[in-house]
Amino acid sequence: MTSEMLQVIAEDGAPSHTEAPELSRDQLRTIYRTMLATRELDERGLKLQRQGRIGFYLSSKGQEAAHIGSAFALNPEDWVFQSYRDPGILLLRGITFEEMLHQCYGNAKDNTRGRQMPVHYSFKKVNCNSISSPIGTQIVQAVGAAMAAKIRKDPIVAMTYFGDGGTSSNDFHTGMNFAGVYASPCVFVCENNGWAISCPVDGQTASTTMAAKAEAYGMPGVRVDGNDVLAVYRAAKEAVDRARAGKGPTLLELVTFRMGAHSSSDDDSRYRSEEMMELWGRKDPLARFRQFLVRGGFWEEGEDEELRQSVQSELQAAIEAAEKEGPPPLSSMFDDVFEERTATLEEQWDALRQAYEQGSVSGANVGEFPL
Ligand SMILES: Cc1ncc(C[n+]2csc(CCOP(=O)(O)OP(=O)(O)O)c2C)c(N)n1
Ligand SMILES: [Mg+2]
Repeated sequence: MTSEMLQVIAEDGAPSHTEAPELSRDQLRTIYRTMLATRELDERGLKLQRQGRIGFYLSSKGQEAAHIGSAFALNPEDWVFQSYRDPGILLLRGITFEEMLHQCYGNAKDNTRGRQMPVHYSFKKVNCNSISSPIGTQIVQAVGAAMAAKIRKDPIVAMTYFGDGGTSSNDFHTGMNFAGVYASPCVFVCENNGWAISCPVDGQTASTTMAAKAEAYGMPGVRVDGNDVLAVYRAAKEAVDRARAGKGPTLLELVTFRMGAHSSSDDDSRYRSEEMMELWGRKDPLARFRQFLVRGGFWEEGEDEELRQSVQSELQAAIEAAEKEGPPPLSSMFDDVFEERTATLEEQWDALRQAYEQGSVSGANVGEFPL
């Protein structure tokens, strides 16, 4: 096991030691556009939280290459079991800002009906499983889906995302062990961003690298420069092809950095130095890929501003649409568990409605979701 990292684009945007993967001009531009759109969404999302318009936000700033580059290696029918720090995967799969913002606002058009925390998206129509807050739970879910596909002989791969902290969870062990033994068509993507909230990597694992953990489960572990989108894509494509060919799972360690705080509830200046932030600021995956594209004649510097403006106006329209929607109806609380309400649920609904009508429950009229 080596601690060396796969790299295609050096930090200054020049070619590095590994050959670039074969991607067309259109594909390269799609990846870059998605990375930039993700960065803009994050910046706006965080501001919405600071303005008190949404309750919570969690940024993926600095990790765009890691999650978008790896998801780009999948086919649309493959399943994704993502973490909360991967919004670009949804954009890549065609989910709109508006659909995402309805979820962040928890409004009547939110497909999670205000039951999930903001940014905990769930889009079955693009094979993206619901994001769970408890760390590591998506890992076993992905292994289960991969096994189901194998039993049904569907040529489907499940890709799951988690952080460095996630490798210390019970579910990481359970999922990796099972997938190793049964050669499940699963790709494990660890985005090692150096931190689990305020806990640095060496505070939660004594392993030399995250990739080294693969060896114990009998699968390859590949360490990749996670701020180099082409290296990420290259490694992910190999792992996906391997899984689809029935050769079993792979663990990818994408070495990256969380450029923002853990979430809107965190102040990272309390545990990270300015020097550290500056050092990693110079490794920004977006700037690096842009330099590579410009050098190769795939992108022009001037195109950035044009794209940023169009993304921002799309975002603005999506925010306005999300703010126009009311909350989900109170009765929706009783939907989606049983096909028909049971007698007990019917009783509870009656009691709740009466309490609202009598004003003994605070919040306003029936229909408003009480937060
Ligand atoms: C089982 C569980 N334990 C603790 C938490 C609280 N928690 C939320 S995020 C987080 C850090 C996770 O770090 P990492 O896996 O590295 O992911 P990152 O946030 O860096 O992307 C913790 C401890 C949780 N959500 N679930
Ligand atoms: Mg982390």
